[in-house]
Amino acid sequence: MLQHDEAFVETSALFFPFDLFGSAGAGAGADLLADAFHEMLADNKHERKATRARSYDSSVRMRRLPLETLRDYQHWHKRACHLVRSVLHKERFLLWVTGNHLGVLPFYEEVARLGPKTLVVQLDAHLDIYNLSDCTDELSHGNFLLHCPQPLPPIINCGTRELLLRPDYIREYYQATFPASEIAVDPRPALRQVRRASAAAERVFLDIDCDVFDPAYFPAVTHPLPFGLSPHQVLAILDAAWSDRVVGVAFSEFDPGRDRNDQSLATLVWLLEYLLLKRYEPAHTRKN
Ligand SMILES: [Mn+2]
Repeated sequence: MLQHDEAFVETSALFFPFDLFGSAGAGAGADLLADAFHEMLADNKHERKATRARSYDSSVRMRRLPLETLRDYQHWHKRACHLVRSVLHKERFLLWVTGNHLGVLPFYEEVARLGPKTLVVQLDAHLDIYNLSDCTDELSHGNFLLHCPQPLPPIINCGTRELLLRPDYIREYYQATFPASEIAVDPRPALRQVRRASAAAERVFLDIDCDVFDPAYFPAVTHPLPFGLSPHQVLAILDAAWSDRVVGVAFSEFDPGRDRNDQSLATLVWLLEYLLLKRYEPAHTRKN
């Protein structure tokens, strides 16, 4: 094991455009983000003036994991688990950018292996434990947590718009949930609990499903749900969760075919760079 100050210095940004069994089109989102991320890193390299990007640009390695052949799809799950595990094993900070939310299942499975002191702060409009009559029992992007080997890691959801599932059922899978409607009235209980749980955890992972945003701010999702979080509320939650114990962030459900003037793309690229700065810039020089 590396010492803490040596660990998680490098970032592996992995782009895995998986979008079977729901939100077809979100795979193109992972590809587009890979292009934009690559361009951002290339621009940093070409810039001659010292910019804030110098804090992270030599520490970030990106890799695209194409899904092109039948064989790629046959082994998608095993391959993704292997990749996530190898990044965590090497104690690198993990950016896992995938298509639909099901593409985050390997991330949960590998995080679950780290034990109960590892926390997941999930930003998602849905609680992906759907078992209702019109839902498939087969693995899908709406029920993948049911297929994750139990016990799940402790999960705190912020931003759900769930109106059907009963609280006792939800409690079997989630440590806590803070619906967007509660956050709208008073965000303080959610921020307090996220801050407290993150401070007590050994490691923290963030799982950002883009449908957590209100569609007014982020139109590019396959299943937009109204009354979502604003980008400002998302920033406040990320801030509450943040510390140097955050060692991985997943992004999913960006469907660029539904974007408006690249509004959603710009939101994600900004957020990716913001998180890298948060991770790498010395705190005393940071202005946001
Ligand atoms: Mn969702």
